[in-house]
Amino acid sequence: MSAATHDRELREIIDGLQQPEKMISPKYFYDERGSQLFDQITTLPEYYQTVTELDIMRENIAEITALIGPRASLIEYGSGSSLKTRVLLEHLVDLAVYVPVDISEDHLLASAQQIRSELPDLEVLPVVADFTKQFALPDPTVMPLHNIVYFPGSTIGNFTDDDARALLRVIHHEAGASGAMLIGVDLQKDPAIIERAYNDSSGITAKFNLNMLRHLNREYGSDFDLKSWSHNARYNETEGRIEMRLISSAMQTVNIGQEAVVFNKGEAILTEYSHKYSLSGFATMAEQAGFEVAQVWTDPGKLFSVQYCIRS
Ligand code: AVJ
Repeated sequence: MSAATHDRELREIIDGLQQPEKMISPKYFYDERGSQLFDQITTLPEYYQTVTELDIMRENIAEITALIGPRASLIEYGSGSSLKTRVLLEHLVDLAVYVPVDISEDHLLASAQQIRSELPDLEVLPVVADFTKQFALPDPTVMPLHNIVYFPGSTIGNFTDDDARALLRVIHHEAGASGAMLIGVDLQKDPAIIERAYNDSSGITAKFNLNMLRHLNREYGSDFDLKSWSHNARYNETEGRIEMRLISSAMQTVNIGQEAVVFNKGEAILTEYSHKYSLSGFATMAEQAGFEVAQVWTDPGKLFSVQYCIRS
């Protein structure tokens, strides 16, 4: 990471800790250990999302590939190491190029190499970028007929409604005039099911949440004492979202950069929102960003959805 990026991020972390409701962006979960812990989360029995989304993809792959059509450019928001990406890449007809986009270069390049070795005939052009902002698409050898932005995993849920709309507008722009979006969207359901997915019995999600502090200590020189923090995740029904926090078990001072941040006993740091949508709620948000939901696939339990959105 460049020194300028490091300084900007340190500033961003301190700013978040100086808000009336202290917060740190969920992007700081994902150091190497954090990515491994997230991979473990996706295999937990309580975490229904990953397996359900994969089932939906497998179940409907013929319809999905028919809608996308031949000679598309598949632009994935995220590093593309997942099984559901494999399902798409293996079934799409005459794919022109695969463009995974991720901010973490090491992870992105490693998974691009992996895909190249599995599918040697496919052109893979990874782009290191923050996909919440506009970025330049690479020039493929084969001219694609249209761009399909693939945004799996309900990562959209990490964003507040305003930010999610802004991100969908960026996707709308990247997809271009003849483009479309294929997106994984987690659905509203019995809050008990949702809360269990973020309070798993093996405590992996707690480790994942706490690892953020370890990451900050190592990368940004803070001195969080991991023993005096605990994991909290609850579903806010009014907002339709999981809110994940770290709770301070004592009054304490944490040093970071040139600043000292004081926490009261019981005070929280907000680390993540994970929004859950109704089908109509997501359709309205997509419309406000210029998309029309053309097709929705769900599982029998209506836990999760995969949605194909075109320009309206
Ligand atoms: C990767 C953002 C989709 O919100 O469910 C999993 C991250 N956090 N367990 C989610 C996460 C806690 C995950 N997303």
